[in-house]
Amino acid sequence: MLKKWTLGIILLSTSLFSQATLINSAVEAVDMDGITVTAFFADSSQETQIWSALNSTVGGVDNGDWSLMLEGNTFGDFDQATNTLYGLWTLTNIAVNQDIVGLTIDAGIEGFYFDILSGTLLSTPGSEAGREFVASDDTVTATFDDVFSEPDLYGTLNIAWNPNNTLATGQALSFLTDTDKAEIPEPSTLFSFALGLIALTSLRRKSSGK
Ligand SMILES: [Ca+2]
Repeated sequence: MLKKWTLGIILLSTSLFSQATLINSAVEAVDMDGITVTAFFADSSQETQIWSALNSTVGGVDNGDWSLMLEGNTFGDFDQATNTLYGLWTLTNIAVNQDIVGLTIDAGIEGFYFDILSGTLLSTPGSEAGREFVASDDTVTATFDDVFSEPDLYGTLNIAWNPNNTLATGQALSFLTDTDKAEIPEPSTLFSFALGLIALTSLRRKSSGK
């Protein structure tokens, strides 16, 4: 009797835990369809574009005036052996007749979250390593809000330029950051949840039958 209760409770709590923390750390640029990217201009106007896959490996936004692009996995890295930089997010002011003074990426609306913790010790389970924001222009600052899971996962990244330094027409900013995805539970998780319910229900029937 005790064993059945214990089994049911363990299965239930295990599946509930999995549901709350099912984070996929392997996110590709082409996966992030629907996240929004908003550029803020020197005249206080702003413009939002919606992210999509641009080819088989590159995702981003590009309306001919300004673009943000990323190739491959969102977790950028530098391979010293081949001197290659991976996962560089690149914002380009192609032809806006305004300087860009800020950028906001809302990934949380599609269940993607910026993972800002470099280690894994305190990370949300499944998120693996993340990284602190680094940019080619060290006068820009990044802030993260729309917290999803403390202390590492945030839905929104805001980039702001120092007032004396903007992104003029023809200029580009490159940066590294990491996104993970919160996913709906897989069928196996739902299966263990159902098993937990069945175990508890059958126990209840037995108890009430006595
Ligand atoms: Ca991560």
